[in-house]
Amino acid sequence: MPSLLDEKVSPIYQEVLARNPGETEFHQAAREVLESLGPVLVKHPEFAQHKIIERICEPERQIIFRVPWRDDKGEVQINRGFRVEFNSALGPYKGGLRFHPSVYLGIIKFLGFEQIFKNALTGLPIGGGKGGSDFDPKGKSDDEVMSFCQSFMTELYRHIGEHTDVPAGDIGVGGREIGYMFGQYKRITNRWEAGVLTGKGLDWGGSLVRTEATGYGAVFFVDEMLKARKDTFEGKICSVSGSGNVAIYTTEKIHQLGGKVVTCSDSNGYIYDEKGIDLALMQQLKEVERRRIKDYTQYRKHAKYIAKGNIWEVPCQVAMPSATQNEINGADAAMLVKNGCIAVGEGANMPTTPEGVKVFLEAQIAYGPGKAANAGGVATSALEMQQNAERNSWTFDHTEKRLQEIMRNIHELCYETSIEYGTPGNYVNGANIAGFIRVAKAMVAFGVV
Ligand code: NDP
Ligand code: 2IT
Repeated sequence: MPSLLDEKVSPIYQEVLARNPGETEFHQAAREVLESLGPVLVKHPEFAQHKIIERICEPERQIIFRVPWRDDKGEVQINRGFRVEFNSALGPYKGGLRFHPSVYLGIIKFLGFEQIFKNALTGLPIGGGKGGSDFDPKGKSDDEVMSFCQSFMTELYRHIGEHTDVPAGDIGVGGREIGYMFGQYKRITNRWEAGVLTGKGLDWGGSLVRTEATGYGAVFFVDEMLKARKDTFEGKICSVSGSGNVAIYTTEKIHQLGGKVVTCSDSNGYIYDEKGIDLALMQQLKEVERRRIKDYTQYRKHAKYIAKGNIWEVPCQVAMPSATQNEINGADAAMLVKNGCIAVGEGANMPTTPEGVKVFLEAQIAYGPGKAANAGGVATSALEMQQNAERNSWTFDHTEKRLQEIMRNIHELCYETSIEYGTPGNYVNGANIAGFIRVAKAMVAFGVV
């Protein structure tokens, strides 16, 4: 790929490659941000003088640990746990935990790196971090998941705290896992410290709207992009990938705004339902019964299940990738554009490859990158922390209004920044630059630390 890296930034990227061998997802995430930063160094020479980019690319702390646990047969299992505390310039490290067999340091670092800028865009006092494990929750009993979570927290507890580092959910980590981890943290520390984890249950310190927040927020962001083009969701055919937390609430909010979602998926295949996804059925299958999405067609006979198919073949006007990284490649992006897609909002983190991003930007469709579009989840986590700090809980309506306001502000900030830096409507540049500047200014203020 031809280099889009500025001559000042290019050596920094080479150094990232050399210092972090084999961490391909981290390289990809770092490169995407660095490609936006050349013009920032021209306007802000102090950032180069203080080596802010070099420092931001190096995590403040990386923790890797053994997680031994016993399965239902009594056999000992061993997984690897991670917490990368990337940047605490703006607040305690904040970011989710991912439990998935593909997890290794490169995945956690890409997620932690993205999280720094995403969290900065929210305008709330949260730094960036991420953690997780190569543990696979699929097919495990509740007892096994509990056993794993307790062991994971038995090491993690010493590194976290409401003013230090505040984990939450991500792929494979939802309310059940947060419950087991909160229980173990409380037991070990003898502290009922609500603010140490977010995504908690509503009866024990959780926030209304946190479950819905990432999906709702992503749809609010796309709605803002559409409004900027004098358009709305009304009547739009939409394609959503995944069938987890983000996909479910993305689908719900699109339906509330008058759009029609016709797809959902898991790692085995996708569903095409031309009448619109039946959300209640999807929630029953996924949230309650933890089944595979293939079973959807048992209850909606007209719907089609395409095993191992490519979901992006389905023509749509709005695409919202909500499963995992690199799920849209260059060819998929070209197919989406050719089939009439006018807006993409990334519920997932880094779901589009660099080739795909290039296609969307060149086609000048409304493209909302993950660190802006999916910031509603972590923003509502920060609202959960606010409620915990004041020992209070807000209503659904109040919290959803705050979320919508935050997403509107993020959209405006990215849009204005894209204009200021000479690439109007390029939300990739807008998000990278605006997020970076907030963190960089704090780091300059703090001196060499
Ligand atoms: P869930 O675990 O609830 O759901 C994940 C979904 O994505 C499942 O349908 C899963 O299918 C699919 N998926 C996961 N990994 C893969 C893979 N390697 N290939 C194909 N499909 C895959 O996770 P979330 O909904 O919470 O997360 C989805 C995305 O959103 C992630 O990128 C996450 O980082 C991002 N995100 C999440 C936030 C949150 O608050 N939860 C906040 C911001 C971003 P299967 O069951 O087959 O694995
Ligand atoms: O990627 C993300 O922003 C998340 N998984 C949510 C993080 C959080 O702390 O709520």
